[in-house]
Amino acid sequence: MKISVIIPTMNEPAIADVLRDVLDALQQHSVEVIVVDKSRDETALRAAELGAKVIHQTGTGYGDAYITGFKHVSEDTETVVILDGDYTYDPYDIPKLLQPISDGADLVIGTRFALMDKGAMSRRNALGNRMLTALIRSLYHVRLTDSQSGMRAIRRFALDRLKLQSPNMPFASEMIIEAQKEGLAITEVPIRYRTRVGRAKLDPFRDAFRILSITIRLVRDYNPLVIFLPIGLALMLVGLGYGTTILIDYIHTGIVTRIAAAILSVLLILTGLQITLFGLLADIILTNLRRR
Ligand SMILES: Nc1nc2c(ncn2[C@@H]2O[C@H](COP(=O)(O)OP(=O)(O)OP(=O)(O)O)[C@@H](O)[C@H]2O)c(=O)[nH]1
Ligand SMILES: [Mg+2]
Repeated sequence: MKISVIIPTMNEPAIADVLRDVLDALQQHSVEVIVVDKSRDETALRAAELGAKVIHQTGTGYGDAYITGFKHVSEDTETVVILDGDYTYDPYDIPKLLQPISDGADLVIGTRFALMDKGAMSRRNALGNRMLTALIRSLYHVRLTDSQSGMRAIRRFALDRLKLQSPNMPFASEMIIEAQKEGLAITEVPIRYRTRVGRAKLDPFRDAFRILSITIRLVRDYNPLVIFLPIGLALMLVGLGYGTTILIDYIHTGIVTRIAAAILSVLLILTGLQITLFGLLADIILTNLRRR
């Protein structure tokens, strides 16, 4: 089986160790290693010395690096493996990811929580990861425990079917959501996670926000009812509840005393109705587009 291993790097002092382990772990296979580099240090040089195909990234971002790397995968590659160049993932775990692919899986994700070195992931990142994973699980019904893991294996034909556009960290979520939408077989295997060598490129707050916003945007684009229906119905319910109290007053007294409240309740009902109808309309349009 021909395998392409893609590693994005931005000043990674451990790149040589990572590459040596990748090549050693995959001795039995035909392998090409593609390093997509955006470094100011000698990372690219070290990678090239060890036989990696080095691509100099012209754009920026973690997602952009992978999207660039995928374009350079050889014609005859059957499986693509991705991992970070910071020594956190253990290349000797790659065969564990390849096994489910041989057994029929399309996308295999390494889950880090069971075998994580102490301090390898900050509590804040672990919490953020858990929250995003729960969101992706509930919105897209994917059974996953580590949606932000950066070590994955994917069948070549499956990769070609995904529409990947996120230039930054949301790329990790986008890949899962796209795979799920394509009906691909996604599975997880436990892998090790070690403490990083070199400085982090991730900004937890900025990236968490980006990931959250892209998840919501994807829901809006692919499953509009999930967003618009609850908002629309909630507004209508509040409006109706409020309106009912005014109606009761009217029945008792014969006059509408709270004019402003009456107008507000009508506004709430109409706005809620508009939003609900918009969601339904968007859903109809999407369903028809998908049938084509
Ligand atoms: N080419 C390229 N590589 C990047 C870019 N941003 C991050 N990387 C690389 O992508 C991998 C993942 O980035 P990290 O900084 O390790 O992000 P992380 O794993 O979420 O964060 P840590 O937990 O701190 O390791 C590393 O190998 C980085 O060098 C980028 O803009 N371009
Ligand atoms: Mg990392």
